[in-house]
Amino acid sequence: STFASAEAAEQYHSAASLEEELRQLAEAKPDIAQLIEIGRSIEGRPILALRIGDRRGGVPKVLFMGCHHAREWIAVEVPFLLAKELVERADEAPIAGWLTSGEVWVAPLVNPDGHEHSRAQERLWRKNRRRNDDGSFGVDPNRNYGYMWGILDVPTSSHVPSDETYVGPRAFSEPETQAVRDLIGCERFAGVITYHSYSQLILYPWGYTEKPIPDVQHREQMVGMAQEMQTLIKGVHGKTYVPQQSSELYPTAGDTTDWTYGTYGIPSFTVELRPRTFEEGGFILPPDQILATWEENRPAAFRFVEQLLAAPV
Ligand code: PAY
Ligand code: ZN
Repeated sequence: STFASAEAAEQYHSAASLEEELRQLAEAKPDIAQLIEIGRSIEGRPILALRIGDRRGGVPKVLFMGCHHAREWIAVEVPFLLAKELVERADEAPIAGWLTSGEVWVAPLVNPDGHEHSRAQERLWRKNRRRNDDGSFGVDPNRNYGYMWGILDVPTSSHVPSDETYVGPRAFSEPETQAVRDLIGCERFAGVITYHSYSQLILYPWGYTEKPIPDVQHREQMVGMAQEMQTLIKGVHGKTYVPQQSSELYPTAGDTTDWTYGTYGIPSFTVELRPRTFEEGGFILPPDQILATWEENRPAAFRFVEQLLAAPV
């Protein structure tokens, strides 16, 4: 019931409780949902994706990811609640139609080690839990992807291991980014959304340069989709999520969406969830806002699925 899911949404997940709930979803509807281990973290935790579709079509596919960054707890919950709703309402229109035309893949917790460290030890931990050569910990998974990897050396994309945005020793040095690389290499996604927090932004490539992507059609498509997401999000609880090119926030090389777009031409977005500012709590979003954050992102996520999985007429 609505009440039950509202209750459930009032708590943030641990890696273990997330795994348990994803497993329950897959077990409840094995015909449309399968839990897949796409890789293992440095500390050996499974990196999980729920594949949702009735397997009659198989393609196209879209991918939603969450929590590359340990402290961005809400970025687990939004893709999890998306997966939950798609599975629980798989027989209802319009979801049933989408799941026949294609597949939705959801990987809510890409960085389980970092997330557990944030829950248990250091709330504001960002990176994974790699032990670096200088004794410091952590590579930034959102700087470790292999498109234009490492070309910048700035505070927001650093080659210093102890820095918050350490790019790692080489592209895809980390098992967490390898898992995503291998999944995307196999499955040919038509669209990717990766959830982060905070700032209420809808970011599209590039991050590595202020130049716009050269393909004008692709650029117009992504800008148009981002603007539509903004409108849909605002329509729910009145919150403004601003569309912009990633590099307008700050320069980043080796982020997820530069790689998915740059390598495969996949329309790709980084959605920065609530809140808007540091003063509103920054990474510490009260759990009583989990449900509202999902509610406002639902129509944009659904529109993305509908648009990219629409059966050719
Ligand atoms: O892909 O260029 C991108 C997004 C940039 C994000 C990043 O630094 O990876 C933006 C930050 C994030 O979600 O990690 C924003 C937050 C507020 C931060 O830590 O600066
Ligand atoms: Zn982030």
